[in-house]
Amino acid sequence: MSDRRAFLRFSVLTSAFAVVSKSVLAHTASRSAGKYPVTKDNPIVISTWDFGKEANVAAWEVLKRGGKALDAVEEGVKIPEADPENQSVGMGGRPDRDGRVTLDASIMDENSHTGAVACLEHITHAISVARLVMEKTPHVFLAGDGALQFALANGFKKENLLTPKSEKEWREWLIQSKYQPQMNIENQPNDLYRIKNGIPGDEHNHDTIGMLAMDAKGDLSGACTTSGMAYKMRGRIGDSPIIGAGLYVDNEVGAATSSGVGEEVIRIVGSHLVVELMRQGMSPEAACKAAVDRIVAKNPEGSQNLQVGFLALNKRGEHGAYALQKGFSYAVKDGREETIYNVKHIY
Ligand code: SD4
Repeated sequence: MSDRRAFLRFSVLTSAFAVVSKSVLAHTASRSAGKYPVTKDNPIVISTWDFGKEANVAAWEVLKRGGKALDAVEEGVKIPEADPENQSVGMGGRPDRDGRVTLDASIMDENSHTGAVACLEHITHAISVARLVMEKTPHVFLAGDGALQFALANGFKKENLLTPKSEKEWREWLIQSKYQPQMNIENQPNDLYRIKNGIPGDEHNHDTIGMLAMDAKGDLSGACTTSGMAYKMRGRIGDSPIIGAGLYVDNEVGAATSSGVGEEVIRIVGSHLVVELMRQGMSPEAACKAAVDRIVAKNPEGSQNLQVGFLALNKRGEHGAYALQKGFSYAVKDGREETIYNVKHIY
């Protein structure tokens, strides 16, 4: 009952908002409840960063034929996982400081079933291993050698994920060996430098992919996969495989995911926070902003020099995002639009 009230209030607010300003809408990306009143038969997929666009296309192939959101998000994020040019996800990911590519991934479905892997080496499709953890084990989370052993036992083949390009960059990094994890880097200067100096990003602006989808039945699922911080300490695990931090789905309310410095997201259990705020009636964008505000409140000085972005989708198919810094974006695909949105930010 309280949920229904919350959604009614939300609907009124959103409709009022929709008439305020088209230019505001262009930035906030909230999809008007008035224009899209029916959640069923209106599948949608959204994902972090510009490169989510290609991933969305693969997810859409599943959604448009009436497939499940869970299958869509797995198929979607497998695209950047398999792309050796994408140096933040899967094959070609930047290694840890010891030169090992270690992947983190998580997946969650409409029944709150979830699976995750962390520090997984040698397997491109960490997301598929996470899904198998969900479906074939009594557990939700496997890490390190155990995750690899489980993957190999289930037919995955061992691969070398360190591409010559990523190895070369790592060897260059070794010369100085500053054990300072770098966020969202693309050559030098890194993206944070570019963000802070107002230098626009480009299509190579790579980072974690978090993907959220709603299928034609109105069911929600999400997936998140990454090679994590470049040159991180061996054994470091970020937010992406931690349910509630890098990903959370509640089929009654909505779903959320994150990108950026995982340590900050874990501290506030960010994605779960976003979903719970949507449960209380906040729009996806307002909920994401509140989570970013929480990071600032906990770490006012430090948060000025790092990036975190949250992305959310509610049960009505409305979406929104918010970030600490300029430069975060997300890609949307449904039956009516294929769009990349630039996200509002605090600094
Ligand atoms: C993490 N959020 O491992 C992920 C990915 C990342 O810059 O490092 N992004 O913290």
